[in-house]
Amino acid sequence: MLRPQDTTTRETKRLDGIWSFQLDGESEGRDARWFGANLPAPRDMAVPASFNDLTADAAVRDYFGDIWYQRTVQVPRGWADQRIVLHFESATHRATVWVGDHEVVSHEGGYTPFEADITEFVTPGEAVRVTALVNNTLSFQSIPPGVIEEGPAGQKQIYWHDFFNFAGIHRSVWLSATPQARVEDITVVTGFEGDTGSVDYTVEAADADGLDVQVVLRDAAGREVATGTGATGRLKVADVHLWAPGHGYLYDLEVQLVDDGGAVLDSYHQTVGIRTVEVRGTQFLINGDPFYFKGFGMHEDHSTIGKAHSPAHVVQDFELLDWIGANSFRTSHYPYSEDVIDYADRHGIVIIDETAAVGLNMGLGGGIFGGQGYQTFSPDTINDSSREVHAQAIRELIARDKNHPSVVLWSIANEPESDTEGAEDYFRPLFDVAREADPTRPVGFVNVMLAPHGKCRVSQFADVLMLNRYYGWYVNTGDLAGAEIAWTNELNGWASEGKPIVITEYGADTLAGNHSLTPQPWSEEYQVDYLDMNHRVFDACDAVVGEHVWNFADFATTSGIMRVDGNKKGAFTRDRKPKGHVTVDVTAPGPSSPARRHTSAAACPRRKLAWQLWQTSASSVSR
Ligand code: GCB
Repeated sequence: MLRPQDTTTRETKRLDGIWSFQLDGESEGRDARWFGANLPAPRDMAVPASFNDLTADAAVRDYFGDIWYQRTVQVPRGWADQRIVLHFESATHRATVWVGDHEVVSHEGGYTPFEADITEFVTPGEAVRVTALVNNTLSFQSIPPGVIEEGPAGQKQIYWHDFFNFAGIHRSVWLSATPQARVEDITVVTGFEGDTGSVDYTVEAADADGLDVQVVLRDAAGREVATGTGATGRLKVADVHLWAPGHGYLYDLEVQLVDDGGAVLDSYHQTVGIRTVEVRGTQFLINGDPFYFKGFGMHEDHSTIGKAHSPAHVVQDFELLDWIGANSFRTSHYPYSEDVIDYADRHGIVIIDETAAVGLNMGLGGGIFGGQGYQTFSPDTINDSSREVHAQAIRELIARDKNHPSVVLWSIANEPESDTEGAEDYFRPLFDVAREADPTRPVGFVNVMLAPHGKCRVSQFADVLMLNRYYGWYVNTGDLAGAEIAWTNELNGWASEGKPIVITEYGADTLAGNHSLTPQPWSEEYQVDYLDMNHRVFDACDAVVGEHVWNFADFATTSGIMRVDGNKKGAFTRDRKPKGHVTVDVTAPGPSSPARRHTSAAACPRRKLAWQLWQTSASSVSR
């Protein structure tokens, strides 16, 4: 599936704005054919947005079940003879869509796109009603999973992931027009030898009998650098300009369908960053050079809009990544908006791309998320059907993001149970699914502290070891000396595996503005010392090739005794104010400024992301 695009042969119309909206707690709308007329009792709702925080109503915020969205759309009158497609970038966590009275598509999974050919149901120049039945209920057969429990006051949605179950239509909805003969999919794989780059391309076309595929590769200045014909081929690029971390150089591959007379019937543009990714021993190589990940696990999470995509917030978050000296992030814990991945391509930010498989771990329930007493993998809980949904989530993520140079590593799950036979059986085939879908990138999953070195039975399948560890926070709380010893011991065990290790999470909840003379948990001082301790541990271990602080910013979670207005492990507050300690190494990519010095780089030369308490340190920097 290709993203809608305006080209010489294609046109788009974005359907964002105010839609009609109605919760359907009794799930009566489908039988009552709510799609056949105006919703019976609608209120206004923004698209894109999570619906949860837009009303002053607890029943809306915590709602789970069926949710209806509806609007009318004027189909452009110039679209006669075109193939007209309705495209959702996402709907969380599943949706069924009608155009007029016709059901056109259903999709499972809250963070990947889906679309339907609606040509036969619309008339260019006329209006049509579009209705989406979104559902945000989590079950053992959804990714992420959850369960509905009966409580004294009725049903309650339980889930085992540590972020609020925001839902709705989170990204843009499009109408698009393409020619009947059309490019359906493009795959590029890049490489280089010396100064010569290569772009292997494969084009899938539909209704294109008798047409030729022609491709033109242009550099960033628009100069043609290579051409090819045929549905597959290799383009050679002389004096190649590589895509590299901190350097988001992109070529443009125009794919055309051309008839005998040379007329271009369809044209689609695919950005291409020429780079290689390789795991060699304990190194992670990009373009043959060792790469060290420094950055964050992030969230798509903002006040008011929840998990919705917003260009302004994306620009700000990337500015802050640059400001703090990060070169990478993980799309914890679900695929982010395609605009985010495009932005990373253009700005040379490296991505670990993750599926929404988070919370497949009943052992983590204890005290934090509730919902205890279940067995993670069993015929009645996460089972073969769940695995098929998970496999599809992996396939859809890779299909969507396979051409992005910024994406260098797939994470097929975050912190699943991984120390049992059930886990080993569940995950073995999923690694095969990922490798089959993309033989060019390494694959891993994020290991949880409950399955330490020697106990984990899933890391054997991974190319890269990704570890989330909270020594000094969830264990050895407040005891950083003890934490340092325990963490060092465990890490040495992992290092003996001979694979690269990325520390994908380490962090301490920190209430912005909370200070203590001696470092106490929840204070900004403790966050600094906690991070420094971690960095000493990483710097002593050659197999560590990356560190992602948890989290970039504070974020919303379900309420409970472990969270005060959300998770506070951010380097920034939820509204993106820096906590008191943050500064960066001047050697990091991005514009350097005297205000961005820190003093501990000499002690930790390999470490690029650094932390400093600027209010209290004599050598600290002015802001
Ligand atoms: C983790 C999870 C992450 C949580 C974090 C925490 O291990 O992967 O989703 O938010 O811990 O802060 O507890």
